[in-house]
Amino acid sequence: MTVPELSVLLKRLGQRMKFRTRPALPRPLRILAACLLPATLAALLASAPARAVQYQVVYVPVTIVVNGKPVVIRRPVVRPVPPPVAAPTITTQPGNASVSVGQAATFSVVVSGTPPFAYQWRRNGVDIANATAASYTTPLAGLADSGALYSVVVSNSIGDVTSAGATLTVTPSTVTPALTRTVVRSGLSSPWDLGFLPDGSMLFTEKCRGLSILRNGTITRLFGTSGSSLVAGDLFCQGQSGMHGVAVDPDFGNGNRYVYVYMASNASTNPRTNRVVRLTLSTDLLTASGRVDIITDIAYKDVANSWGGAGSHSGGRLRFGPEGYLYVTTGDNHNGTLPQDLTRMGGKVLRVTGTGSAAPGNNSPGDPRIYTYGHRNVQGISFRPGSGQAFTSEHGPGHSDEVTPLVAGGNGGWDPKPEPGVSCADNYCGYISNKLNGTPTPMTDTGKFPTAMRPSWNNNGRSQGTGPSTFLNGAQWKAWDGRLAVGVMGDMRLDILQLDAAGMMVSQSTASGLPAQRMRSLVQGPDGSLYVATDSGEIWRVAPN
Ligand SMILES: [Ca+2]
Repeated sequence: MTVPELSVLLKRLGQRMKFRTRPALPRPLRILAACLLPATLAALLASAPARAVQYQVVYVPVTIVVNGKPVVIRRPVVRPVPPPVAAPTITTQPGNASVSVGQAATFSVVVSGTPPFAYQWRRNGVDIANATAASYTTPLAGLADSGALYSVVVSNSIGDVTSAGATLTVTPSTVTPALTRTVVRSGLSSPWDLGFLPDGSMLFTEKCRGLSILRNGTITRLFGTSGSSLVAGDLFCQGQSGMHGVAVDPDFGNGNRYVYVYMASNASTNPRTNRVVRLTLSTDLLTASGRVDIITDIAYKDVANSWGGAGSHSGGRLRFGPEGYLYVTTGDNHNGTLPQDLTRMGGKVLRVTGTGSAAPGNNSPGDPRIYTYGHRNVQGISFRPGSGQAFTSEHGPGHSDEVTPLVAGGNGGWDPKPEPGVSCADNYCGYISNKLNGTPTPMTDTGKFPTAMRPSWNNNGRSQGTGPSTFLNGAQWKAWDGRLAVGVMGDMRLDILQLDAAGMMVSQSTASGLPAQRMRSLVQGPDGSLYVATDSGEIWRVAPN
């Protein structure tokens, strides 16, 4: 009821008062009762501007004395109607959005109910920090953001409601990024791998020296030969082997301070082995301690044979997958039976916990640490943004470098032992033929292993020293977002592979603007740039722009 309506009602109330008492009141008392209308009435009527305010009349029992006897009358009282209160209701749901790589999307919601409202946007059900308005604009989108579901929880003092989900679709960019190369460090001794701590400090290994950290422009030697904060007396350097991969524990920033390296060790002999060693870094990041050898039995080529020197084909890349387990790549040691031998740790990709135990889900047909087998010498492993699937890169034997999407328990199809009736020096046919018909030993023998994992790419059947690889991830990579960067060491180039949904190659291009160098390690840094370690002793930052 509005103020004018209230005026009319109150006149009627004054009349009805005559009939509301029993016995009927004498006239002076009628006047008295009329005066019992609330004193605030005048104030209410005077508050004409408050037209949005609704009023109601309620009757309050009041006892008055008539002729010495109490009489109850019902006194009308005018009160403002309390405003309606209601939990939020979504009247316009956030809509799906489609953008290209490098663009942002905005989602918004419209609600009714009693304000004020609080908003909390979510991505795939997880709260987004500082996304607390009726609209939310995403960061610049990359392909890995495609399919993300955005929703918002709207609440007020009464309750809350969650919106429907809106899907973000990200389409590829067509713009090839230009590259700006900066030499971060030079003069290193065969840098083999790189890793980054949560604060941005860079770890790197040098094959014959060990593990160091580059922080605020200063290099500190953490673990390895003499001069390191923790000396590894068992580390040795021979042929292709020495200190290889480095990986930072996903929980380093949560306080465990673990890093892992892959190294040739003479702690056990006859044969010596490659090991995965866990270290704990000090809080000032200047020293390593607490060495624990979490894998001690990775095959090492202890003795030269007809096909190469000791230390050949040692594998050695370490990477944590997005699910938090450590992948370890190993090599075939120029040993014919090793890749398909499910009890020996060479020619494999292992997948383990931070203590070296088998990770769940390996689906191994043999040693439970084995994730895949039948590999030659995996030097690159990376995880596809979005799916998280592991892809390896391998150097072929005079033919067929390979990039392979891995499946748990899969066979890479490399089996360089001689087939019946075939003879190969040292029983290794990797560089010739293991078959009576004389065809080259295939990198993926689908005749012998029909279910072998198929490679995405075989470098057009060539062998050019394919080594490290890493997926490029993020809007800054434009058309290369989600593509696999592969270092082809022999041909000294960086290839960019576009893969289809199944992981098979769609197109191959070569990055331009980089000097011809043997790229030994490729890692995308926390700044989104690609970091490259080269056999010439340099570490580069390669920024897209
Ligand atoms: Ca293969």
